[in-house]
Amino acid sequence: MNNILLINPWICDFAAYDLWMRPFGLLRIASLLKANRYNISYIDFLNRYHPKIKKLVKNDDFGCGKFYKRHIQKPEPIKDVERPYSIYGLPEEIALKEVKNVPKPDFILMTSGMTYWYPGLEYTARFLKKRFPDVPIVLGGIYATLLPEHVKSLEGIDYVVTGSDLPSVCLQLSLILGKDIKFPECYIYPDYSLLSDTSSLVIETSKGCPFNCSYCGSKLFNKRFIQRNPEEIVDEIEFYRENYKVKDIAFYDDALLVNADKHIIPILDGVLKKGISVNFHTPNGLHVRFIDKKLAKKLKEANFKTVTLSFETVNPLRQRNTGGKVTTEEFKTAVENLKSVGYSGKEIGVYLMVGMPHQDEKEVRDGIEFLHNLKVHITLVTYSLVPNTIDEKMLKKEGIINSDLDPLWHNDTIFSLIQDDFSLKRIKALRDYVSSLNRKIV
Ligand code: B12
Ligand code: SF4
Repeated sequence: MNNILLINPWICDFAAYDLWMRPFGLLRIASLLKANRYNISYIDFLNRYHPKIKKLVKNDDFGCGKFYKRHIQKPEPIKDVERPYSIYGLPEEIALKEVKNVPKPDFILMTSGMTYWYPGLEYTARFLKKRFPDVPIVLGGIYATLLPEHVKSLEGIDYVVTGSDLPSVCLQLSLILGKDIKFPECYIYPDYSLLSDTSSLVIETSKGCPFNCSYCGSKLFNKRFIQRNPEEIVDEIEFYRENYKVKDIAFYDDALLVNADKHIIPILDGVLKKGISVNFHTPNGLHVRFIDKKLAKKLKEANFKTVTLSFETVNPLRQRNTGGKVTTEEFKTAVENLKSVGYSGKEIGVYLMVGMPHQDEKEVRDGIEFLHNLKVHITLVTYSLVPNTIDEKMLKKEGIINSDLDPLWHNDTIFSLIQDDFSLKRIKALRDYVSSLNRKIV
């Protein structure tokens, strides 16, 4: 019982873009299983760097880009949505060749992402079962953790593992595989040697977040906020630079800048001292409260190329009621600090949410005006519902959603349709408006 096949599955969605999307958790499990002498094979159904499709998919300057896709029929619960729906990732014939090339596994371990991507899991599981009908498929990751009961409704998944904490995941896996998995003392790096391209990678310097925003699932993955030792992180970055020639590193942290003096500043000092030259990116929004002059300067020196700030809304009441992670004053100060160390408006990306519960279009437009006046680059983020959050409970209580809402409706592209104020057409108009404003930002 030693052959394990690891799977990063196809995605089904209205839109998908590779913004440093790496199967981080699965690749850590790969390292752990290798250390326990399992034979690992890996198929990345989302691989944009597969030699057969590499030329068809373009990369931006920092290793992000579109996936290969083909249109498919919409699943029943969202069949009336007027937008094309696609499956993203390797074309089937290429995936089939990959599957034929791997040794017969004893177990298949598949990861999962957004809750509304479950059709992609079913597609992938069915596809794998055609070749390996008797091999059990184990599912873990984000969807599996948020909706373990829903997994039972999927065809082809035999076991589910929940949680984000590696030792607990390991314990559950040991029971399923019927063999003890030993857990090393040191931090386990993801096994990036399994990827076709390692020029852009991701890193996680902490787990969890000290805040508890009403729309966010962070606490459902990690109850406590834990930061790793800065020296270890510098070593990890150095390891990736030396072994994988990485050029771009994106942080997956929920709260990268908290305790800056004891965490991100020593990390960046270490990187600078060792002369490690990489570009850093923060696709997950940063907490502006912590961006004082000193930190802004450090981010600039250490080569943070994409600095993305979480603002979400300009409405002070909503800022407070959703968790109080930012105020408008703090936001202004952070932007001033970033500009004072040389960041241009174009380099400062800001997330502004559309379609939050009870939000109207005016609030979004006010936010757009405010941000545009500060001369920063606006990214509209459509609201996605995360199950078991404060928001979900409130929306259920108010009768805006039913308890049997299909997870397909968690999708940020369409969740706003559940509320009256935001049709797809109005959101498109807001996006076009923001694009026209962003073009003026230098
Ligand atoms: C990084 C991140 C992003 C990045 C990269 C996205 C990506 N798709 O990879 C960016 C910034 C682009 C992003 C965007 C969005 N995100 Co996001 N994101 C995250 C974040 C912080 C980490 C996700 C991640 O990959 N973690 C790595 C995980 C898998 O590793 P891990 O937990 O350590 O893994 C352990 C276990 O899961 C397990 N495991 C994992 N796989 C497997 C497999 C097996 C077999 C086993 C046994 C175990 C196992 O073992 C590991 C042991 O350590 C999470 C929040 C969080 N803290 O998790 C939100 C999160 C997933 N995102 C979320 C949302 C809402 C979004 C957006 C919709 C936001 C928006 N409105 O635009 C977009 C969607 C974009 C898209 N289409 O992908 C929600 C989920 C919503 C949902 N309904 O599912 C989350 C949960 C945050 C939240 N708000 O609560 N996101
Ligand atoms: S600050 Fe960010 S990561 Fe933390 S709870 Fe709020 S939204 Fe989630």
